[in-house]
This record gives sequence, structure tokens and C-alpha cells, in this order.
Amino acid sequence: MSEIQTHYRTCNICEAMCGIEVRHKDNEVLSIRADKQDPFSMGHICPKAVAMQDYYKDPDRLKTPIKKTESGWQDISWEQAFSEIGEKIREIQDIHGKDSVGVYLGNPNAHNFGNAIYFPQFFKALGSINRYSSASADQLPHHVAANYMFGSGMAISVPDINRTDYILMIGANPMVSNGSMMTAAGMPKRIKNIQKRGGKVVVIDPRRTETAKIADQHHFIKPEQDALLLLAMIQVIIHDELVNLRHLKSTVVGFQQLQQTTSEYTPESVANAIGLSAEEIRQLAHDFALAKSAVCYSRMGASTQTFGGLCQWATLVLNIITGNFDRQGGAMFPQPAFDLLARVNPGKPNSYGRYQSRVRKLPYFNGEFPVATMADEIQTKGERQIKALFTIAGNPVLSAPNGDRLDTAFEELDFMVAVDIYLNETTKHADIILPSTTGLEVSHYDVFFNSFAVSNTVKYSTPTFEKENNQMHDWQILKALTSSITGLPDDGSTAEMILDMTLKSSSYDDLSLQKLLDNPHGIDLGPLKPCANERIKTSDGMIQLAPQIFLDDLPRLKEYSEQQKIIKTEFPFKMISRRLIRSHNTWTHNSYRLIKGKNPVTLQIHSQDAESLDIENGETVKVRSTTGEVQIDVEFYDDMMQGVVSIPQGWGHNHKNTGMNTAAKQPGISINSLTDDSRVDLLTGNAAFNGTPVSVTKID
Ligand SMILES: Nc1nc2c(c(=O)[nH]1)N[C@H]1C(S)=C(S)[C@@H](COP(=O)(O)OP(=O)(O)OC[C@H]3O[C@@H](n4cnc5c(=O)[nH]c(N)nc54)[C@H](O)[C@@H]3O)O[C@H]1N2
Ligand SMILES: Nc1nc2c(c(=O)[nH]1)N[C@H]1C(S)=C(S)[C@@H](COP(=O)(O)OP(=O)(O)OC[C@H]3O[C@@H](n4cnc5c(=O)[nH]c(N)nc54)[C@H](O)[C@@H]3O)O[C@H]1N2
Ligand code: SF4
Ligand SMILES: [Mo]
Repeated sequence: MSEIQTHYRTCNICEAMCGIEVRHKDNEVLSIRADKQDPFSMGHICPKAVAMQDYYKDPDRLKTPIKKTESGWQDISWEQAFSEIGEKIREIQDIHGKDSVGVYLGNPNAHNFGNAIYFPQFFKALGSINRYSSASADQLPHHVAANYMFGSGMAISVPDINRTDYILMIGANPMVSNGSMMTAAGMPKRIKNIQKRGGKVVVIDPRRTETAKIADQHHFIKPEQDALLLLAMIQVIIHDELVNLRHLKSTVVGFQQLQQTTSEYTPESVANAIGLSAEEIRQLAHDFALAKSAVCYSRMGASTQTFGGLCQWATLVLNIITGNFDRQGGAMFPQPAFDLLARVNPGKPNSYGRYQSRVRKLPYFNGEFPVATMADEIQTKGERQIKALFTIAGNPVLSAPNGDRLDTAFEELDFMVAVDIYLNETTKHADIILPSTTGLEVSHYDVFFNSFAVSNTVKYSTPTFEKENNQMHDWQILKALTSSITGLPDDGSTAEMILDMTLKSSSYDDLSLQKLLDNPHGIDLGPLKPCANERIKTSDGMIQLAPQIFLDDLPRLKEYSEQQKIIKTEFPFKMISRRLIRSHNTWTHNSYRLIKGKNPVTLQIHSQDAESLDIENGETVKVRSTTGEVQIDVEFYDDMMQGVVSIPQGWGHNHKNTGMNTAAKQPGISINSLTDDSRVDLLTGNAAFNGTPVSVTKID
């Protein structure tokens, strides 16, 4: 008889890095609970972690490579899959050039140990600049701002949430999302602790969110007007002589330019456009500047919008000019043991805009072009047109702006390979699907999210369950793909070997894989410390307060505000997205325990807005945008700002064409049938999901 065993590991579904305790007998999961001994998550967990057992046992999961044939999908061996892929990719690149093969990387790549380690080899083998990822539907503006102000896109500062006295959250809903670009398991407790120590939580959001409801203050803001709010706050702080650079005095350049360019953004001049009164804006600026410590944290709401770059720049400026940067309780740099900044040399060449995308001239940054132009690059004939595509752990048909267009574009490819655990809306277009292990079957070390974590810890998790003999991990698939393209043999390395080497050479003493194996709950490396001197990578070590590219983008902001006064009639509402506690992006809906109950995919609208259109609560309505139309049930929700409607992101499962059975019970509609791929932040190329103009009408 086998024994009940307890396994400790990290949940790798989202960036919160919660420690979990999995009790199991052989490969039957008995329970999944929070690991109270994890020094980072300290007993936090969310419902999604429990669903890890569902993905482990899911009969829809692919376990062997499949190939599309005239008589349907056929199982094939890994050898056959890699050999056919290698041959086809070489053939396409011989005819159309290296750049004719594109790559799209989805979100789980950031959560899967090993992927980041083996991507460089794979990219080198392909030799194509046609790369895309979910980063440009997400946090790209954070990286561009960090690149220009601190000299590296990975020099990301995070709120010192554990010690701050005042947090201003713009377009973030951590009570649901658990935090993002701020890895902080247990956000509900961390937020309550701010209030317990007498601090304040202020939320700026067009929806009175779950976070806004527990905050000390919430202000509605019209979608995509956050840059104006931030600029006005900066104007007030400078005008009212509240600037206090503190310890940063000798590290900051560009203050004069900042003062000059922001002086026109008085609260009075922006109040109408943004929907806050001039007094409210002034008060916010004063409260922020005068708090013992304060941090401004702007996320999805301030990034996936027409002015994402300006928002992230202005957010950092606000933290810096109030002396809340690289200081306890302000915005601070994590010092991860596996340090992605370690090999960045100060003054390294800037990759922003090194190339422009072929069709729409959007900027290349950090090895990629914006995903909002991927369909253009597939569908527009000419040199460097994408003829073949790899999608790796991504579902852009549901996640990218105007996903329906990609649904068509993927059919036009000569060849497509998907590395994915499911046959879904995106992977159904592939010629070959390579299924990887996932969740409880994989080992884990968080390479990325320790770089955004609110305290420094290290932890390595062994797999809870051994993978089946014929299965491959994502990183093994990447290595095999690399060999299949280059024809060169595998170098024999493993992700674990690289981790061990990196830990041993880290700035922390005595770290090694063995030490982490001996400490399965993880090791605390202490709170964030001031360390800008080692994290800033500009050539002169100075922080750039007013990089020209942001100043040059300000006229666009002005034009937009002018336009807003005119275009109203055809699409009178602004649409925003929302996240749900029991759903993660596009791929978790095959867990029945997460999706059971009422259909959560509703159009939230203020009852007065609905009633003015003669629409009743629960009624199915038509929502139309420049790109598409959907039918969806209305939910009266008076916590919406009037004029703004909200739809959950990540849904729209088309059960007829995919293998995902449980998800098909609650298909929902895809919000990205409505978002427009021509709406981007022109500065960074990031997708502008927020504020998509839509109309809402009765169905006759
Ligand atoms: N309108 C709107 N659109 C949005 C957003 C929004 O707020 N509003 N949010 C954006 C954001 S923040 C993001 S990050 C993107 C996400 O965009 P994507 O990354 O494209 O979408 P995911 O749902 O994360 O796709 C994950 C894919 O990986 C597969 N998968 C899951 N686990 C594994 C694994 O371990 N290995 C492999 N190989 N595959 C795996 C899943 O089956 C799925 O196909 O969506 C963006 N799209
Ligand atoms: N449960 C759950 N957790 C998740 C995910 C998930 O799908 N489900 N996805 C994960 C991923 S990939 C990410 S990137 C993070 C994202 O984490 P968050 O950034 O916290 O994401 P959202 O919940 O989308 O919050 C964005 C907020 O911005 C608001 N908003 C929309 N437009 C505007 C605007 O123009 N201005 C302002 N000020 N606000 C606006 C929305 O109302 C929403 O409350 O969440 C992660 N965690
Ligand atoms: S918050 Fe994220 S990491 Fe934590 S249990 Fe939920 S899905 Fe997993
Ligand atoms: Mo994301």
C-alpha cells in the first residue's frame, strides 16, 4: 500500500508565486492548500491553485505530438514531429528568407522554468527578427520607460508594499489579479496591513473594483486619460514646491526640462477630460507628496492603452520627484538571486526602434515587434512576410487585439507549429502541435517574477508527479526544436544545471540548487534594499527624468483629448476589460470547479446608461465596435463609471473547432472580437485594449 505524501512547491499559474502543499497518494491529489511555511507567500492561495489537479488529470490535455492530416488529427512520434518541422522550416527559410518564420510567445513562458533559459538558442537557430509576444498586450510600456530612464528594460522598480504609507494604484485590481509587475502573494493581507499601520490606499479606475471597494479612496477616471492626471499631479508638485528629491539629488538629470514641459498641465486644464475635479487632483498630489512614504503603481489600466508609455514614464517621475524612489516605502528594485540584469553592461546599446515593423512601422524593442501588427505581417505580401509561425504557450486568437483577424490570418500561413497543452482556438490552426508537461509535472524556479517581487526570496520546486515516459518539458521541446533547425546535436545541458551555475555565481553567498533542495519551502533573503547604484544601467549612472521620446509624445496626447470631444455618436461607450478571480487569461476554463455556476461573461453597464437605451438587466444585447460584433448578456452594475462598459478578458471558447470539452460548457464571447488592432500606444506599440469605442444596442 502506498503512503499519503506531502509535496511542497510553488504555484506557477500567475506571478504571485504562492507556496502550496499538495497531499497525494500515488498520483491522486487529496488536497491542495497554502504552504504556511513559504517565506514569501506566508499562507496565501487562490482558487486557481486547487485547479492544478484538474489540468493534471484533464482528458483533453495533449500528451503526444499531433499532426493535421486530411483525415483529421493524427498522433505522431516526437522524432517524426521534430524531423518534419526542421525540414519544413529550412525549406521555407531557403525560399523566403530567415524572417519569413515568425514566433509568438504567450504568457506561460514567463511562468515556466527553463523556457527563458533556452529561448536564446532557439531564436538564434531561427535567425528571424519576426518575433512577438504577449508582452506587447501587457507590460511593454514598463520596459520602455525603464529602458529610457534607467538604461535597461529589466530595471523594473516595484512598490515596497510591505512598508509604504500611501499607495496610489492606477488601473490595477490586485484583489482579483493578485498583483502584476509587483509579485506579492496575498495582496488582500498586504493591503489591509497598509491600513492597519495608518497608511492609505487610493485607487484610480473607471470601475469601482474589488480593490477600490476596500481602498480608503476611489476616483473614477475616464479611460485612457491617466497620463493627463499624472502630468497634472507632477505640475502641482513642482508648482507648489513640494519636490523633494532627498537622497536622489545627485543621481537625477532632466528636472528643468520636466518642469518646462509639464507646466501647462494644470489641474484646471485636464479636469474635464479626465473626469476628476481640479481640487481632487490637487489633493491627490499634495497627499502623495506629503505622505511619510508613498508609491504610485500603475498597471494594465495604465499600460494597455493609447498612452501606456507616457503613463509609465510619468508614474516613475512622480515616485522620483517626491523622493520615493529607491527608498523604503517607495518604489524599489528587487535583487533576485537569478538576476536578469546581472549581465547588462551600463550604457549598452538601446534596441528600441532598431527596426521598424514592415507594414505599420511600429518600433522593435527587446527582440520583438508589437503583437498588434502580427496579422499585418502575415497577410501583407512582400519580402519578409511571415509564411510560417511558431506559437509557444500562447493563444492570440483569444488574447490579442482583433483576435478574429488572427483566426483568419493563421489559415493563410504555409506552416504553423504550436507548443501547447491543448488543442484550442489558436493551436487548431497548427500543422503540428507539440504538447509539453505543465503544472504539477514540472519543476519550478521563478526566473522572471523574482525580478518583480516585493521581497527577496529563493525557492526551487521539484515536480510533484513524474512526467509520463513519452512527455517532454517545454525547455526540452525548445532544445529539440533548436537541434531540428540547426542540425546540431543537443549540448547535453539541463535547465537545472544552468540554475545551479547561476545560483552559485549570484551575489548571495552559499546558494546552490542543493541548498534549495534542502529548503523546500524557500529561503528568505530579506526585504528590499536601496540598490539603485547597482541597478541603474545608464552609461553615466544617472536617472533620466525627461527622456526626449516621452516629451515628443506629448502632442499626441493633446490631439487625442481634442478628438475625444468629437467622436461620440457611432460608438458612444468606452469598453474596458476585467479579470475574474476564478479564471486565468484564456486557458483555465477546462477546470469545471472554476467555471461552474452562472456565466460570468457579462457586459457590466451602469443601470442609468442601460435604461436610457431601454435595456433590461439580464437582456442579451448587441455590442459593436470598428472590428466586430458580439451578443452578450447585460449585467446592471452601478460600480461602473457612466459611459464605460466592461467585459471579462480570456473567454470565447469555440467548442466546435477545438478539443476543450469543459471550457465549451461556458464558452462566453471573446472581448478581442471587439478590440481593434489598429489601436496601439504609438510610442511603444503596446495594444490599446482600454477605452475601445463600442455601441450597445437591443437585438430587434
Ligand atoms: N482585451 C484584453 N486582452 C488581453 C488582456 C486584457 O486585459 N484585455 N490581457 C492581456 C495579457 S495581460 C496577457 S498576459 C495576454 C495573454 O495572452 P496569451 O499568452 O496569448 O494567452 P494565454 O491564455 O496566457 O495563453 C496560454 C496558452 O498556453 C497554453 N499553456 C498553458 N500552460 C502551458 C504550459 O505549461 N506549456 C505550454 N507550452 N503551454 C501552456 C494554454 O493552453 C494557452 O494556449 O492576454 C492579453 N489580452
Ligand atoms: N484571477 C486572475 N488573475 C490574474 C490574471 C487573470 O486572468 N485572472 N491575469 C494575470 C495577468 S497575465 C496580468 S498581466 C495581471 C494584470 O493585473 P492587473 O493590472 O491588476 O489587471 P486587471 O485586473 O486587468 O486591472 C486593470 C484595471 O484597470 C482598469 N482600467 C481599464 N482601463 C483603464 C484606464 O484607462 N485607466 C485606469 N486608470 N484604469 C483602467 C480596469 O477597470 C481594471 O480594474 O493579472 C494576473 N492575474
Ligand atoms: S494567486 Fe497565482 S500563484 Fe497564487 S495560488 Fe493563485 S494562481 Fe497560484
Ligand atoms: Mo499579462
